[in-house]
Amino acid sequence: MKGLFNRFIQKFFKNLFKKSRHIKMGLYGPPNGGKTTLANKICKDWLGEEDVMGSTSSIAHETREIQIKEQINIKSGNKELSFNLVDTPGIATKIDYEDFIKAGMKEKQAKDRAKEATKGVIDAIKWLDDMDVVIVVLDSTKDPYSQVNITIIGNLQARDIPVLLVANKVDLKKSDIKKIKAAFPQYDVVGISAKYGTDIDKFYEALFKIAK
Ligand SMILES: Nc1nc2c(ncn2[C@@H]2O[C@H](COP(=O)(O)OP(=O)(O)OP(=O)(O)O)[C@@H](O)[C@H]2O)c(=O)[nH]1
Ligand SMILES: [Mg+2]
Repeated sequence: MKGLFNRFIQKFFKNLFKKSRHIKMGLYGPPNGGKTTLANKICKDWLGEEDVMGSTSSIAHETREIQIKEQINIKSGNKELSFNLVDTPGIATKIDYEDFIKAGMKEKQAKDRAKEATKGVIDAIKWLDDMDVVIVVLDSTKDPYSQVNITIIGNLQARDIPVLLVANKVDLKKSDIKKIKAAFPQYDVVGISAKYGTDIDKFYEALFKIAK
């Protein structure tokens, strides 16, 4: 009961001061969904800066540290939204350095990557409570009913954090937005290609809707 009361007080003050500071917008999801690609796209569109958020790779766990880009202002008509964008390491339940060796890395590099990736997962989860809005980026060619997706989204729901689901990689043949909508019917889902910019305007419109 005391815990519940404390949470209420915390939330109350968090909301009270929300207006006077920047909202923290977090990009979350499993590795390789396209979080950093989308973060780079947002920075390019609104700051005019190329590839500032970080490097991307077809090998999972490219992002292993939290990255923040402060003060992004996006506009649509007479609406304006300011936020700090937070790119996070992909969350996984199993990180095996042998997968990185199979992808062509040397043993030392693969072991270091696995260690850093594990730390990255812990950091990403730690930061979750700090987010005002979360964009969950999923690869729409993959099965959405994974343990990672269900855990992230369940956590966000329990914490009452506004969520926008991005079904990324719609340029690929296997992409299935409907499947993501069916898996998480309580949330808005927007299908995009972060890499090619497909339907990125729909994404910005959806952001305005959830980040009010
Ligand atoms: N075809 C296609 N590929 C994409 C798209 N978005 C990202 N990718 C590719 O998917 C791979 C992973 O992209 P990242 O942006 O590194 O993914 P991430 O979610 O940041 O991954 P981690 O940092 O490992 O958590 C890269 O090879 C990207 O080029 C897309 O819209 N379409
Ligand atoms: Mg990344």
